[in-house]
Amino acid sequence: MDNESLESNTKIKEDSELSKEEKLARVQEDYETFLQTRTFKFPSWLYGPIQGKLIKVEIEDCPNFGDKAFVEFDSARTAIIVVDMQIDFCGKNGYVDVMGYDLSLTAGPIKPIKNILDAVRDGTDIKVIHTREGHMPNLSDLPYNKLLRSKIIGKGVGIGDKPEGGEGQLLVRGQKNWNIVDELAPMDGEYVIDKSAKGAFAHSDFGVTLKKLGITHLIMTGITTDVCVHTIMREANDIGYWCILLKDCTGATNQENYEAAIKQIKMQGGVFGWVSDSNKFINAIKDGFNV
Ligand code: C5J
Repeated sequence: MDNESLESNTKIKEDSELSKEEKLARVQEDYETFLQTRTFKFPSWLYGPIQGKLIKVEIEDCPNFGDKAFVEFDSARTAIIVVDMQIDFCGKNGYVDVMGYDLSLTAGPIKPIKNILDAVRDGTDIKVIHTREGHMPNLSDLPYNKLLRSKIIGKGVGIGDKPEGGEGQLLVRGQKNWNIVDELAPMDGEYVIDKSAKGAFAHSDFGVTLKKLGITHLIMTGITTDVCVHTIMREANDIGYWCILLKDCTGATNQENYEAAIKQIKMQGGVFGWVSDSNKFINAIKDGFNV
């Protein structure tokens, strides 16, 4: 939660600083290494030496469906991103409930996320970044298209309205329903990013926080898989972050959309990153930290 005390970390070398010849020579080397090891090695040549622990996690269906592979990351340059685990998205009388969706789908990931947070909070240097979607009380950051659609799907109860039996105005900062669920409450030393959009890079200090922390790898969790999680993962992937989605640590308002969102990530050898799960991730942490 300590947004003030951002640590300064070694700057990531930008891809744009590399010459074409260097990039092509490196990719040939890393391609041959992958063929021998089925592992996306941590690119120390790009980011510098490992600063924390080297962790190796299994990923599924990469590069093709049915294939198994591994990804290495540096614990000190990795952040768990917990997207929008707010009452509004998985609790009673919140935004998603008012739209009429099955809350068991969006509340399902609470326990697996808690398990991975327990694992990383237990003496690792992996950073934890929570996001919250929500709008200013005066709705100045709420686009009119989003407001109107929410009013229609909510049968007259849209963003900024308080539903009957609800704890506050939907998706408004400071309201009880906007809070992160108690089970996943941020702890001291963790980061909380407020965003008014589905993505996180354009309308919040998410991007600058990742840069300041020297993050290279993102472990993606949270809700909803097909909307905010996907949007953030796509944005991050485009910028050059290596993203791994833990599939049981995420959920959507519709099961088919969840499944499609997971499949989409795996296309083209990992078009938006990779997919793993909480057990594989926790085992990798235990191996890396010898616990
Ligand atoms: C949505 C989100 N689904 N956090 N927000 O509106 O995915």
